[in-house]
Amino acid sequence: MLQRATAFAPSNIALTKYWGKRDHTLNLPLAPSLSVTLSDLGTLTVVAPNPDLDDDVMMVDDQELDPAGMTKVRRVLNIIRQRAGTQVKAGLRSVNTVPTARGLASSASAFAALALAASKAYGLDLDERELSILARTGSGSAARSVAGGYVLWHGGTTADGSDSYAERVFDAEHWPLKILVAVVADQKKKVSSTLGMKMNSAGTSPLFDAWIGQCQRDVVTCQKALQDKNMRALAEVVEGNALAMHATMMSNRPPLLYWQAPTVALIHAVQRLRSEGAECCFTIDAGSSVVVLCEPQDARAVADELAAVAGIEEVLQTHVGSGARLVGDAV
Ligand code: 2P0
Repeated sequence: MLQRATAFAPSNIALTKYWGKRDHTLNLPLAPSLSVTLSDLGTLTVVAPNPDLDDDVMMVDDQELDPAGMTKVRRVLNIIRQRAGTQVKAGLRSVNTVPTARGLASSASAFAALALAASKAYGLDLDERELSILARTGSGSAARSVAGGYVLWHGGTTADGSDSYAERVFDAEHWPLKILVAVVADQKKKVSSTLGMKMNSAGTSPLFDAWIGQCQRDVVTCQKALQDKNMRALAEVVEGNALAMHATMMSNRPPLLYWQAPTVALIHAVQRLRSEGAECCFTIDAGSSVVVLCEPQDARAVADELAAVAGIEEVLQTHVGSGARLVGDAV
């Protein structure tokens, strides 16, 4: 049965990163990664199958989605239609609650919301593993936005990606950390993660193979730090992993340098705060903004310190949350 369906999916922040693919079409990673799901920052998407449409059409924040984005959306929709045994196209509408260009990727939440809403709209009843695999074919990091809490994305070994999916390893209540996003004002158009990974995976960084090996070890160390709720251990692996990813990017030829001066100032600020007793650590994605994980009792003081760093536009505050879910129509 075809029906209109709406889903919300949260964004996620990698604690150990996905940066390198073994398959660029299926978004199969060279290593596993671990992430934390954000509570309220994400994407709300409505999918309405419509036999009168000649083609799929999608509005994102009231603008028609660009052709490159539409290609990825169709890839996900076509898998669903094939399984549902229909050719009917759909009208889609999406609203991001992640402020755009604020250092949080919207593709993770966007494709997780699409996978859930579209599978429901076309009458499929998929479990979390199937949804994660479906979301991954739109954008790799979206595999991790289906589940809530602390999430492990298995790299997998099969060529078809059937064993490359994400699942929750600890729920949000296990360690209810606060998450602060220090947004760095950045005028430069950045290289997209998809393109950056392609450039980096092509083998011109002398560090790339070592980086992938480190990721395999860091996932294990990170999961233990999460299990023990040990911020010192978490800081060592999370900060080390992010810095190793950026070292790999920077040592590519041509180099990928995402940092701005305030990025470095934020790194020093977080390390100083921790040396003074604050329970916090940072990570940085393919951009200049810095994300800080923090024990609740330290969040206010840490946020104030981050906001005082020169060149910071704002500090967003959120916490660990639950995964993608169906909601009543709202957009
Ligand atoms: C991550 N990033 O693990 C890493 C850290 C960026 C840096 O996942 O090509 O937008 O769509 O699979 O998912 C961003 O990569 O790339 C990303 P595609 P995606 O969060």
